[in-house]
Amino acid sequence: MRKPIIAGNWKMYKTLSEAVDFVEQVKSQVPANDKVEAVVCAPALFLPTLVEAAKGTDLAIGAQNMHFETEGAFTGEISPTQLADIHVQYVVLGHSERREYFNETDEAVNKKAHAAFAHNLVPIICVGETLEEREAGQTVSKVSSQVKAAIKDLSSEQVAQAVIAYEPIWAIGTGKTATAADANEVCGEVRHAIAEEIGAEVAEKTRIQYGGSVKPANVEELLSMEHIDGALVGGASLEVDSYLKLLEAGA
Ligand code: G2H
Repeated sequence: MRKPIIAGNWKMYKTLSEAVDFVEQVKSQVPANDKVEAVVCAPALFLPTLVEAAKGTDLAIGAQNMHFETEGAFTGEISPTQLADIHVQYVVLGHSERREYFNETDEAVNKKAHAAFAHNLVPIICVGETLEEREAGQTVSKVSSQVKAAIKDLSSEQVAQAVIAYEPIWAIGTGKTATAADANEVCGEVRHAIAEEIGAEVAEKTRIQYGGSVKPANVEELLSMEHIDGALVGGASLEVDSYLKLLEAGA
């Protein structure tokens, strides 16, 4: 049985006081961790404060990006060592916004995945196709190649612990959601790609999230699908009530 994982991706939203308020309100209402893994991936600036605020609760804090080097002359970057040092537990890697606006490549995502595991961080690795690729019938080839590149040379244990988020780019922040059946089909292809890369037994253990305009109104149907083990949620994770509803659907 794969435990559902619901992760908020706050992107570049909220002030520090808004972020702390959110965690203070949510932390006592989070369903037990044996039912659902509840994660909030916040702007880097807020991470130490939020980790402290959520300490001892079932709410976990994640980062939205990191460098793959442990330290060095990389102005403006944050290292896996630094995230681990402040007890961050998860890190989103290869979000389509980072791939598009910050030239993040499959190779960099793979290096970051290795670095995450080297520092006991759970990577949430994002993959997904553009509208043009979908219309050209390239969804499966694009997503499969991203998955295989991201998990290259990871161990079986690591791939089993990794989380893959399938986020069709045309469904991000647009209000358009893939139908649950479509989302499930591609998440199944993600699992198939993992099986081809490292083996079917491992692929059965890896959690696969769907992301792209997930909200309380559609999350239950998405989570009911065979290959969808959770959600990576942007807009609908910003409000306390909405985030709690998403968690309840996962629990
Ligand atoms: C996709 C998602 C969160 P939203 O980027 O990663 O955002 O739920 O706003 O589409």
